[in-house]
Amino acid sequence: MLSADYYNLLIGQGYGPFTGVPCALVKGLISHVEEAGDSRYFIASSEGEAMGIAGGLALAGRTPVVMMQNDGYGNAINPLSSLQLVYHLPALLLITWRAEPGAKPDAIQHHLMGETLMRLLDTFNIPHRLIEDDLRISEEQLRQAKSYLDSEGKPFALIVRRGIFSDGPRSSSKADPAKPIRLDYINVLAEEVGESSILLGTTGFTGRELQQAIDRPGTFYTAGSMGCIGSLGLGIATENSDRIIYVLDGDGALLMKMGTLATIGHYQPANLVHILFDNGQYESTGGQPTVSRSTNFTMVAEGCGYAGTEIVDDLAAFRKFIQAHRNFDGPVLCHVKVQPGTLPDLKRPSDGPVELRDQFRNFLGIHG
Ligand SMILES: Cc1ncc(C[n+]2csc(CCOP(=O)(O)OP(=O)(O)O)c2C)c(N)n1
Repeated sequence: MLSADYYNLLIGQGYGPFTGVPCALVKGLISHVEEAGDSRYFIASSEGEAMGIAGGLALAGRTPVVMMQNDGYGNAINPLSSLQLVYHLPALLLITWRAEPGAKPDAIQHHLMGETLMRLLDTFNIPHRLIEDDLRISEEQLRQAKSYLDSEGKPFALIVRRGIFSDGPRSSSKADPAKPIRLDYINVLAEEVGESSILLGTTGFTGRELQQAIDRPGTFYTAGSMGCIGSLGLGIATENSDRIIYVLDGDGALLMKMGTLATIGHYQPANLVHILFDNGQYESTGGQPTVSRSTNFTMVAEGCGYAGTEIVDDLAAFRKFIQAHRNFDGPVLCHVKVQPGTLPDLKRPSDGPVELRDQFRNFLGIHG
């Protein structure tokens, strides 16, 4: 089914505005909503926040649509349980089904949510249907959902399986071959950081690039737990005060849990170097914009107590920053303004999460 046709059905039945956090399975649909260009799509920094926006829209008399990955349903549960379901505020949830049991194998971080999604919805008494690859059925489904939303005033979920929307996203921004991409910066890190240092990569392309490009012990990356790389770094940093911890973050991920800047600033880990790769988008899910262009990250970090910050947009300045902060003078933040782009053959790591954990602990000298 074409996203444009589905979008027209939604609009035709009075749904909207839209909000959410992207998943690659709805990248075409998000593109269509964004391109409608009349502020119908609110870029939320987390799915929980999207539920808040939807709650406000519903209070204001609208029928909001919230798009999210099943991973993000975890973030949505708190406001769902204590906002939408308590105040009876309608919302149509479009939830993508990563790691659907029996379907094509999917990344490990999706397995538990893939297996339990329907049960989680049932536990909350949220009615749910699978979207069918058929416009006529979809039209009827949306009509039934709307009638539930209007009469009950509570959320209704439609589940998006892989391949339901057949079109891709709009063409992503052209990479300028003269300008460095994130991987070029990661390669500088590989040259500059000491052997005892630790490198942590956020979910999505960053962590995968880190695993693929830097063949050294002492690296760890999170698949999933989006936004948690900074707090994970804080936990490691406090237990390893003799090592420098490099936290490789993304703009989407940092925005999702921006409170982490305040927590790090409060605890002042002198050995934490926070590197923010800001490409202005959720590149790993199809290049949808984040709100980073209107956010001054260095100012926020400074306001939260970071000892130093810098904005860089070339490799020489980045190298200088890394060289200048090897002396446990953190926490410091390097805001790297980078253009999108990754390896054409970017792989998912062959090591499983438990192997990765054990290798990392081994590097730290923790055995058994
Ligand atoms: C809670 C949650 N919501 C959504 C996703 C889907 N997701 C995976 S990576 C990613 C984009 C991350 O964006 P950013 O941190 O800016 O890094 P980039 O992809 O641009 O390198 C998203 C939305 C997820 N894994 N978890």
